[in-house]
Amino acid sequence: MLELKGKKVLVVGLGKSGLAAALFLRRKGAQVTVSDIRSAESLAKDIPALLEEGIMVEAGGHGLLTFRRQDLIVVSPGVPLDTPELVQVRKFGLPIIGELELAARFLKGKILAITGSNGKTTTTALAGEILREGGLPTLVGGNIGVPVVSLIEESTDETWSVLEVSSFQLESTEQFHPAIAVILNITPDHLDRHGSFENYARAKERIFAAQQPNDCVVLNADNARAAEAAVRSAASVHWFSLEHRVRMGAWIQDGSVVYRQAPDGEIEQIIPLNRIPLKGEHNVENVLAAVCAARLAGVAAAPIRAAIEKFQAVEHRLEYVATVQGVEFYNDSKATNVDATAKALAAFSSGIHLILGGKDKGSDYTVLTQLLRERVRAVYTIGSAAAKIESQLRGVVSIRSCETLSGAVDAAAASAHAGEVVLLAPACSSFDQFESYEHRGRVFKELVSQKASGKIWQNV
Ligand code: UMA
Repeated sequence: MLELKGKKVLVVGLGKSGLAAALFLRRKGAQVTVSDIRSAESLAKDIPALLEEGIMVEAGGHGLLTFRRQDLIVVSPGVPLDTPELVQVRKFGLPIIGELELAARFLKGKILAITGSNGKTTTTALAGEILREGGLPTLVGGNIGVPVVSLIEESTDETWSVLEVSSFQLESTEQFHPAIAVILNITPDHLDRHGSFENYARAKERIFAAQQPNDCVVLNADNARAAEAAVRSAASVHWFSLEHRVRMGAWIQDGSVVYRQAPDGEIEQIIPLNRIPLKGEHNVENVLAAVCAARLAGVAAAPIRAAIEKFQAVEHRLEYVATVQGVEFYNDSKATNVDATAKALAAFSSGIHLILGGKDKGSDYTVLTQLLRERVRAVYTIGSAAAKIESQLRGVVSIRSCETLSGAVDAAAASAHAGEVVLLAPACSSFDQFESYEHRGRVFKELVSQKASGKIWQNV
């Protein structure tokens, strides 16, 4: 285990992960400093608690000297590993690990880790519910919004930690070792950070880098890049597929999710498709992955089915908000890349008014062309990506330039007819106009609820 007592440790980034990591390290007896590029004013709410614990804070930028004085550096997921100060100190051999790796060194029990470009939050939440229903002591955390470090204290040797892990977190792992690792899909995302699709895919594959033959990896047989990862895995490979039967894993047969643990094993019926309460085919994929992982963790078919039947859509993932004058509003603010938007569009057959835009991540929006032609009546653009989206999609679909989310909700609500859908599935990150995708989703829901209560109709 990592010895921290008396060690000088720098935590880079004071968001959720950095705050949890700094407090954990301090409790372990380290001399902790936190460095953040944000100003002292914008960090003000956290600084007093840190100072009280004896944690030093460097605000308003990263100082190379601060970095060089350390024995260990812990980076928050959102801090790129090619940040100049990190590049410099790496040359001196200073160990640099991420918050996930730090947590993994101390977390007790077993890990079920889930990654993928899309669906990981829903699958993580669902897998957590299933394991709980199956009677296993379960903790849920990671990219879903709960730093893994904050699970350590509660974990015991019997615990299953169900963790949503992102490419940002996986990039800096060394010993992170899930007993069960799931890759839901790998499609282009975060190309601005990883530089290329292949670098991004290789970061995802780090989920199984430390696995052994008695561990399990669950892969999507229908997603070419996720399936290809099998050749580099040392673990036992299990599959899920919407399209065909698999050797070991979960698939659809006669309108039901079915599962078999071994190639010659019994085919178990888990749940009929019409008992799955989530919208969209992509959510059936998430269910297949969760079923596979839960069976491998030892949960029987009956509690799996019971947990799925009770499961509600996670906030901001194709979340039904309200029906206003016959128009349905859906919040898919978590659709922060083009593939997630495509999946959201596929969940509705036609009549979609789509709000697109935010901060571009180097994406190719023309990928949406066919779905836009088939299903979308108009696109309403917002944020700094608007000009790029408009130039790539000109002539494909009617486009209204709205700049703000409030303008887009107004314009879409005014154009949509009863029976149609207004969908926020922006294909971009939120950071140009919002604090996070959650913030963007909450603002959308607030705008919709104002419409539902009639306030905005009176204003326009
Ligand atoms: N910062 C620096 N230097 C830099 C860059 C950032 O100091 O060079 C500072 C920022 O000023 C800010 C802090 O770092 O104060 C933010 O750190 P962070 O971006 O790591 O954010 P956290 O609040 O710690 O949240 C992170 C994850 N964020 C990202 O990966 C960007 C959260 O995932 C996660 O829920 C949380 O840890 C708990 O594990 C969010 C996310 O957007 C949901 N994830 C991406 C996605 O899902 O696509 C990967």
